[in-house]
Amino acid sequence: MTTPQMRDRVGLAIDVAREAARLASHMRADFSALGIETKGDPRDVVTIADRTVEEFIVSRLNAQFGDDVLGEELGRTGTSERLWIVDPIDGTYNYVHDNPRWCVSLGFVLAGEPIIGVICSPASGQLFVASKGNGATRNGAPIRVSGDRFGTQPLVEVGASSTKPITRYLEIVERLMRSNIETRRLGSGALGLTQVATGETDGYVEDHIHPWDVAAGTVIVREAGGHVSDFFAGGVVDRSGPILACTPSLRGRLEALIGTPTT
Ligand code: LIP
Repeated sequence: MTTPQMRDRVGLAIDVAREAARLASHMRADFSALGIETKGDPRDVVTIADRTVEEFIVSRLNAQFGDDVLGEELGRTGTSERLWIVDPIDGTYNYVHDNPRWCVSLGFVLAGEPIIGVICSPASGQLFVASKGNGATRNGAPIRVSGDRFGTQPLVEVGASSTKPITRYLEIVERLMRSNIETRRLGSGALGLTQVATGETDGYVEDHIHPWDVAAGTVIVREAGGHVSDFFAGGVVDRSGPILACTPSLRGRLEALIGTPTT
């Protein structure tokens, strides 16, 4: 893909992410119209807004370049190697509670490799943008992982999927805390990855997460100098599994504690 082609897609993703975030915020204002449903587990919620926002995103991304889209709610539009992987509202459980920790996440994968990531968090007014070889920014300013500043006081977010037994999540939290690693769980994997990229945390781990949660954040963390496990190994883009993202100096310690993620 040429630089202009990648640059044009970054510009499109920024516009679409911003407009999608505005649409989701507008729909949240009428709680009674959200039509909240659960997808099996009571902690796995979906709303009319998720679907409406994804339909908007797909229409815009399809129209401009003819790329295909894989989304959390509507699935995959085609088999092109030029594929957007999107979460219209990541952190839906927070969103329905009017908790500000949710975002729109748009990742672009070319022949199985994530090369563009755009994440828009309207409540915090933060827009994260990254493309392969061009660094990562927050609201236009460069961002970097924490380095080894917190070697003795690491802070790691641990995500938990409703599709896995809670015991695995608790086991990971216990192992980290017994190793003097402080943990958090904030409910949006995409935003969890942006905080690794900005250095606000030193790592994000989750035992079972979906491609639309991590496609954009993977590019943002890597372009901010961080390590991300090979979630899209072999170019497989529609598979869920474990992820480990961190400042490089913490990688060995985390892998020793929770294993090396393999998808
Ligand atoms: C969320 C993920 C997060 C996970 C949550 C939830 P959703 O995605 O981003 O990593 O821990 O349980 O699945 O469902 O809000 O789009």
